[in-house]
Amino acid sequence: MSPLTPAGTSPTPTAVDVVLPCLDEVEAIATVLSAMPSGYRPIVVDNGSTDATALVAAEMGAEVVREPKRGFGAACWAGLGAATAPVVCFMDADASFDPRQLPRVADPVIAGSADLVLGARSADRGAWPAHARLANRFIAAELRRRTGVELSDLGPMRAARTDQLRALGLRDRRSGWPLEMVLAASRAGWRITEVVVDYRPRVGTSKVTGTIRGTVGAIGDMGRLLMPDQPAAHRGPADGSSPSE
Ligand SMILES: Nc1nc2c(ncn2[C@@H]2O[C@H](COP(=O)(O)OP(=O)(O)O)[C@@H](O)[C@H]2O)c(=O)[nH]1
Ligand SMILES: [Mg+2]
Repeated sequence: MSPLTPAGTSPTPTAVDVVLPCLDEVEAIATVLSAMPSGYRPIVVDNGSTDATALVAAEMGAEVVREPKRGFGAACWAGLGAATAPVVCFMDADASFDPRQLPRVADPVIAGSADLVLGARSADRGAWPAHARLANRFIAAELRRRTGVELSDLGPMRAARTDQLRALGLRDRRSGWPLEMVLAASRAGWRITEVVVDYRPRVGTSKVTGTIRGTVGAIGDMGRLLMPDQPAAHRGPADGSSPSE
């Protein structure tokens, strides 16, 4: 695949969109947006927040997309729909990642040397509940076995080409989205790599791994994707009607 910018030149200012799925992230969103590197355009997807996340984001000049249907995947899908740059990144909006490290995942995609880059989390003490770390290790091993790619983490900070990612037609609208993306990309023959990114304790309240409901939901969503008959479940048009949250 040809690079998105000629060799030796830096990316154009609008080369990268950054989708930030948000469910009540008012405590973190200002910190996240203020650390966005130049040339990276934030798309805040407000997933039915009852706090002032959307207001703060709009005041800071971010594009705000509203997706009332709950679910991590629903929010990411809506953000992908709003992306206009050739490369799109995804990142939790809870200040657990440093936006200044976005070029680590985006650069190989911009350069045309990878199709999907995952940020493998190098976690600070306390950033990850023990059960989440364990579950993630299991999923990463399963991914290595299925895809043959040496992945150590199903990192939610990631980058891909916008048009290519849309064409994958991902169906999951809940917690299975990050896993479905890697499995589908692998089936499509994408070059998948990972780079190390820092992972700090989040600001505000966790919606997934820090809650029993979120953890059980994530295990269910990912477990379904790893079922032996999963490829069949992916046939047919993506109608976006998967259940929410
Ligand atoms: N679980 C969940 N997260 C959502 C939803 N919509 C947006 N998000 C955002 O998705 C990101 C990941 O959720 P988070 O609570 O950080 O999960 P954790 O990293 O496992 O603790 C955060 O930025 C959330 O605000 C949703 O409907 N469910
Ligand atoms: Mg998080």
